Amino acid sequence: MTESQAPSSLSELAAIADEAARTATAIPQFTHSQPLGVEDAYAIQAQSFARRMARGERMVGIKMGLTSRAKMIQVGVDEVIWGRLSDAMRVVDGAEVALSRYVHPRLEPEIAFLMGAPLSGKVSGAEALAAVAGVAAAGEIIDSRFENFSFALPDVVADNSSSSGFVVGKWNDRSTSIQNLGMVLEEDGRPAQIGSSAAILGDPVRSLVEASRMVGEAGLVLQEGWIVLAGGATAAIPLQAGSSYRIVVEDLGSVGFSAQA
Ligand code: 0L1
Ligand code: MG
Repeated sequence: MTESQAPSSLSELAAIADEAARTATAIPQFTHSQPLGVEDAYAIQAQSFARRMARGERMVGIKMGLTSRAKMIQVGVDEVIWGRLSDAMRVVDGAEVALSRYVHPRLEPEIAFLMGAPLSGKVSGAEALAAVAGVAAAGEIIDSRFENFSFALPDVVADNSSSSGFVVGKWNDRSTSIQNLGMVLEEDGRPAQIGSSAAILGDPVRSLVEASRMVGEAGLVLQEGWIVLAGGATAAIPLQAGSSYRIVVEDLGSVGFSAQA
């Protein structure tokens, strides 16, 4: 921030983040021009998402982020974060995805929970699982709106934790054990990343416990019918136009899409 520049207000930063996502335009990191705390960053995220809802989008769940060591190392941040999912971000299994919708999209393999009952606040793993209706193989398209995919923790939180798209496979019974399932992210039929669901906080259910705690702190409730993305099990890979992608999860099935320019 230069001496003559006043810091932008949270609502101004929310408008900038929203516009960058809407128009798929890279912007400079907020923290390069002004100090920003994580609490303020979540307020920016909420206000930015409210602008999407004012345009007619509907909140359908949340994503947990940075829930694996691979992800934390990849982006140089070491705290679990969360972001909001809207119906417009959903990609149908087998669809063609236009990369022009994004700045520099990446894909990571995930496990999704379908909520069967409301959940919020501090809960045990058993209480969290009791609120789940189903589990599925999933993929998250992350797309930082910041130049060079480069950010500090408050930047990425303000930018809806890079949330921009998600694809979910068929729902499996909630009793399916998901603690240590093999997960493969395929690009054009070849393995690009291989991991285990255990990479997600040791057990994806722990991510749901964190999700409940974090949304509770924000005064929200995970609603029945919402989707919770537990977080990437491996590092994310860049999407390339003309390639196809599939996430295969042991015992849960597979899901994917192809990428177009
Ligand atoms: O784990 C994630 O979903 C990543 C969220 C933010 C960091 C990134 O954009 O890679
Ligand atoms: Mg993710």
